[in-house]
Amino acid sequence: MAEAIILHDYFRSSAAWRVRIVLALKGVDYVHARVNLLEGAHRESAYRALNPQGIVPTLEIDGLALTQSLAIIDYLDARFPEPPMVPKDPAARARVLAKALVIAADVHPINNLRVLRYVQDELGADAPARDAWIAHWIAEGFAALETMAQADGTRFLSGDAPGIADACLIPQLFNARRFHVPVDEYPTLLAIEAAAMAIEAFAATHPDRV
Ligand SMILES: N[C@@H](CCC(=O)N[C@@H](CS)C(=O)NCC(=O)O)C(=O)O
Repeated sequence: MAEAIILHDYFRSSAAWRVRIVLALKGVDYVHARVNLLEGAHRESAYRALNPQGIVPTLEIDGLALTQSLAIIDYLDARFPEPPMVPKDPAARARVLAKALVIAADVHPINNLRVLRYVQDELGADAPARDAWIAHWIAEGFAALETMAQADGTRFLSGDAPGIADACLIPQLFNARRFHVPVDEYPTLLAIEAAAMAIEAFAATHPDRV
């Protein structure tokens, strides 16, 4: 019997939500292993044995412990090709990956829990300064993405069907609202979000439902 696929995640982790979306879009069954970030479970040695960075998500699959959400999505796309998360055409593929990376490489990493704790505890930022930091980097990334999405004019950020860039965008919009960052000035991103949230794979994996 095949080993169960195990997703180590935390309900509010946007990087983990990316993987939940892709697993759901591909109809892959899995079980959750909850890692409570607020209790520091991700820093315990048992978890670090799976993920040396001590962050979520980690996906146990095929005898592997995969880390980094985009690498996990890439593996899932190779292992379960339908529906594809990135276009085949090289130019479209580069464009979609660029949009995913605006979020995954340039916005999310500087706003995650350990960075915010460092900004507060080591650099002495108070709560308003921390919130200004969060809002600044989200706004910069969303403004660029809005321009890119308008130029592309596709229904989703990844093309005519949802894919890797949408799996990055939708959780980041959730993060923005959580930190009271205004999102009204990004109408194209909001239209994409509405289209995505009408799809069960996005709605059923929302932090409020897992
Ligand atoms: N680049 C990583 C980011 C993962 C990440 O930052 N995860 C956050 C939750 S969204 C985390 O585990 N944070 C724990 C911490 O910062 O202490 C990925 O895409 O998987």
